[in-house]
Amino acid sequence: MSGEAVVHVPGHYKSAVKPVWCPGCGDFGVLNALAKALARMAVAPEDVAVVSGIGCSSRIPAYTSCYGFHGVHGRALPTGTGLKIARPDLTVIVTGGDGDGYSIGGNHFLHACRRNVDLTYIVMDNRVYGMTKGQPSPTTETHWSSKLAPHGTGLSEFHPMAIALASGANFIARGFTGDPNGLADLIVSAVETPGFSFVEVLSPCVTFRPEQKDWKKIVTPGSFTATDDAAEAARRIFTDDGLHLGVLYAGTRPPYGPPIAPAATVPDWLEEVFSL
Ligand SMILES: Cc1ncc(C[n+]2csc(CCOP(=O)(O)OP(=O)(O)O)c2C)c(N)n1
Ligand code: SF4
Ligand SMILES: [Mg+2]
Repeated sequence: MSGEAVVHVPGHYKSAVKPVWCPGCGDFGVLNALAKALARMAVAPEDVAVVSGIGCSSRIPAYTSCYGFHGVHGRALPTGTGLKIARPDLTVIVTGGDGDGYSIGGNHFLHACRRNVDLTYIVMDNRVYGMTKGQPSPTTETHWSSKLAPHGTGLSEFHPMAIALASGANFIARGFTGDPNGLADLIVSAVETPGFSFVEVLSPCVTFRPEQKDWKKIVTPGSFTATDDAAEAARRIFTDDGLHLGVLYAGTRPPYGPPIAPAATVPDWLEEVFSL
């Protein structure tokens, strides 16, 4: 080892695997923002684990050079939580979509917020199940009409930020894939804030929700500055139209988890049991 300092650039955090996302998919910008954020924090790729469920957005771990786990639909948060408890030295980033996180994984979302383990959860919200060809998700607008749901579902929308705040998330922010630098800033703040950090990302599905391309004309960057007042955060969350970006809440609740312990040595008797 020469002892020279390693310079981290965003490209170090991307793998050689070429994304199979549709051209123009918002998830490309999230991958770029994640790579920028990790480079800014100068954390080594082998000290980061990216964990996901199933969906177009959940493919992200394979496109990074970090440790990755592309798991079971809706189960990314319990996997990431267990990993962080077992390996508190790792930076754990859990990623996925609105279907994965709020539908089949909805109960895990509540309890991950409540547990407040020190990890960052990035949800690429396109208000649709992209991978399975356009079914409505919990965040789909009540009257969004499609071949699979003519005239809309008629169901009211799930409100991830309100749920996150009420359930105990310690950091809540909204970013936009069309603003990768702003999104990278939010991811850095999320990772650096102890406890469970939730970053909602407006990430268009250009194939099944082409009208979302217009988000770039209507989102308002840098609208919120952090507050640690939960009542003020609730007021912001309930009065906002969902298109304003920034940190809506940054609390001070201590994270749950064991302190970082020195690596355990394997006892001789265990070595013997598993020796080949
Ligand atoms: C247990 C289980 N149920 C259903 C599916 C089918 N399935 C795969 S991805 C997906 C929805 C993905 O939507 P979202 O999380 O929003 O991701 P996107 O593709 O929009 O990024 C569904 C229902 C599955 N793979 N496993
Ligand atoms: S179907 Fe939608 S979410 Fe999936 S890759 Fe294509 S644009 Fe992205
Ligand atoms: Mg989706």
